[in-house]
Amino acid sequence: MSIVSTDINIKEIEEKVFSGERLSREDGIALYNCNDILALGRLARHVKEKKTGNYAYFNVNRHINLTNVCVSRCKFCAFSADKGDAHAYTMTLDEALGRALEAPALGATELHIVSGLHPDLPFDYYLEVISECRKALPDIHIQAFTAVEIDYFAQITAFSIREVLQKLKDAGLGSMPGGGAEIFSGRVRGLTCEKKASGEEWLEVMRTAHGLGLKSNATMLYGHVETIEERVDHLITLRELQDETGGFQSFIPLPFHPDNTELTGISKTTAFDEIKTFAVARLMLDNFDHVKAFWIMVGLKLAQLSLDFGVDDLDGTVVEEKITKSAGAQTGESIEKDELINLIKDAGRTPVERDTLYNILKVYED
Ligand code: V47
Repeated sequence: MSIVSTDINIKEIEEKVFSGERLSREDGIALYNCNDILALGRLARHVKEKKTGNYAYFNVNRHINLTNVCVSRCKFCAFSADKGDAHAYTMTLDEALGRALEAPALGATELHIVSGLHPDLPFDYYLEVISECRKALPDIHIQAFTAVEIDYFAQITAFSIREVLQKLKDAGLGSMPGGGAEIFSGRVRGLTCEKKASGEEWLEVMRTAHGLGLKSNATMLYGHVETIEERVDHLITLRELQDETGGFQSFIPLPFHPDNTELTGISKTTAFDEIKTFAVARLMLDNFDHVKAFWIMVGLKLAQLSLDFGVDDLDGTVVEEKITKSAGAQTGESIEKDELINLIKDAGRTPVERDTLYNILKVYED
């Protein structure tokens, strides 16, 4: 394999990547400090293609945010509200079910349900949402509740994390989304989200979920007060847990959107940072099968470009999204399947419609 970069550190990293050697913390930091974006892309593409060939996955899903009322009030979040705020809302069971019932007509195979940490809603409400959705839509996959929500459910009940997860699984939970991971560093969590589950607690919930056979995703919210070192440490921590459990399906980097948040004076992430983060994640997370671009957060154009920088999955059709919208994103909230297929084809990749667990539903060959 030819050496593609003139940067001395990157040359060494290239040799490791092409021989399948695991990258170190120092390598991760060097990759972030490298501005030879095409070299990073070529390396990340190599790893992506070894794992998933020319395929670029997408799924058809419907997001539902049950409530924005949240006791955590993370400083980076523009979505959450206090109880009694004019814009606070909480869906009744019927309202949640009504949203879910729209899914089949949209061709959705997945419900993606995440919410605020409501001070009064009992755990039974969440169990009922899941069991009613399961009853009404027996074929749909329910991906719901971040590790932070699961940790909170254990706090508001007398149940252990394992019991909470088992009850949700028995009610119909199929897998878990990757939200709430933010940056694991205690320093960063202290500055941005001190009231919710710590990094260790997030990881413990995922360890338990994976042990119960629930797959999950993982995220990293970046571009706020964290350092490059803290990003790389976050990736390595995920890689270590994945070595242990194998339960993570995909990694989704989430660039911080600052509008309407309490983290003022922070510039928006740049295209370079977002593309680099996709590539670095693909290179560091050698034991993750998939790196996903959430187009709502990075925009459709960058999501398309990311397919050449390590990404193999575009999420998703979505329909209704409040978290990024509240923080000022200008992207739409939904996209037609045909548009996703065209974006993927135009990037020279083969579109593959998948279900939540990455079973292939349809390959769109020319
Ligand atoms: O947990 C909150 C992040 C997450 C902001 O697992 C923000 O497949 C940017 O986790 N700017 C929710 N990000 C979204 C999420 C997700 C999305 C798509 C797919 C999957 C998956 C997971 O959004 C939160 C938090 O980390 N977030 N506020 C903000 N201002």
